[in-house]
Amino acid sequence: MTSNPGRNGGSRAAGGRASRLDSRFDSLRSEPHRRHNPLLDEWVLVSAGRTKRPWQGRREAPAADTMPAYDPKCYLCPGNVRANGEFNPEYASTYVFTNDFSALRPGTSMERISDGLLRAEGEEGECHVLCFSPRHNQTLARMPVTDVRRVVDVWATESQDLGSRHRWVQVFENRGQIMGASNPHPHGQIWAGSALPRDAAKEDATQAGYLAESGRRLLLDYVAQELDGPRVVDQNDDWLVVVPFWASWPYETLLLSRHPATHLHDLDDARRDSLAAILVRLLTRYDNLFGLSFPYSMGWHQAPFGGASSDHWQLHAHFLPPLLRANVRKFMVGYELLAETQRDLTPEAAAADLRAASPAHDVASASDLAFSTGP
Ligand code: H2U
Ligand code: ZN
Repeated sequence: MTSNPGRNGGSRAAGGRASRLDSRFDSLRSEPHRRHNPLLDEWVLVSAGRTKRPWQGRREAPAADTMPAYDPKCYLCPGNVRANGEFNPEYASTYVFTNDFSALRPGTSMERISDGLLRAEGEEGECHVLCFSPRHNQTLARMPVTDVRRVVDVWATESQDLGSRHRWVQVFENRGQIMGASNPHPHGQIWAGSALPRDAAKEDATQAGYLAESGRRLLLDYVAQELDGPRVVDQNDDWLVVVPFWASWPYETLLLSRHPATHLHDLDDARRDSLAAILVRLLTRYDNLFGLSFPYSMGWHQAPFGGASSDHWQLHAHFLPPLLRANVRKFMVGYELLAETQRDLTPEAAAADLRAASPAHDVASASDLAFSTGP
């Protein structure tokens, strides 16, 4: 087979399924090796068999969490005042507002600067905050699926609206203090800007290159290669959740649409419902993995807006949780910062752990533990 991903036509994905059983893949369990990330065209070092080393990282101090449904001091709760003096309405489901400390603002008068190696350009955009629920002590994992479906609808309408004015729309959620979330109230953010940011530009180029060579979408071929395999965490008719072969974070997952889709607003009612359902199952598995309200950053990668063609792009979401153990976090330091990402736990072992965790909450109350990053 040549290095051209497409020359074997439709048989490549089937060949991939066969290769999972290929005995050459056995050594991935025990030998240090590098895996290729085709979305970012980067490599990750997998030091399989190293998880038993004696020092297991800094232990994060868990703190008991007894949050009320309404917190008078929370700037996201209904009816409360925000930092800029504005009052939130008495919202009953979701609520979107313009970030009072936006990282991007509409319009820019700054001209492009280029002086030898010194280059800069203005960047304009908008930043919104989205409250998922009026209830301060909720999480996406614990919300009823019908309420999460409403969040999916807002992600779609907000993206379409912001996409009419900006090229890249980044929907994301930082969950938990350890991830820098400023407030436990269930909320996410949406940033929209005119430039393609680093990872968007890489994923755009890799997916476009793959389509040009093979005539197929990179991530639809990846879905075909992973279905029913060792890295699958969950799947339904419309969606697949895997720990990607090239995962960087210990329990990183990729949520992929199994049908062609480029943007959230492409999804019909049935696919939005099945998305809300699999999302809750995934986040619940995360909570149950270590018995705590699992911290993570997650975000959607939709095709750039306003482009000539989105045929290469397949809608997907990344879940990037930092934890390695119940209260041990993975730090991206040293070799990771200076050379390339490294992991000890294999993606296959991480997927097995997540599959073994229940997709339904088995603890009735939010006796879950919140993470304190303090000393
Ligand atoms: P994070 O928890 O992911 O930081 O998101 C909360 C956002 O809410 C944060 O970007 C904004 C912050 O700028 N914010 C307001 O817009 N108004 C406020 O009154 C406080 C926080
Ligand atoms: Zn609140």
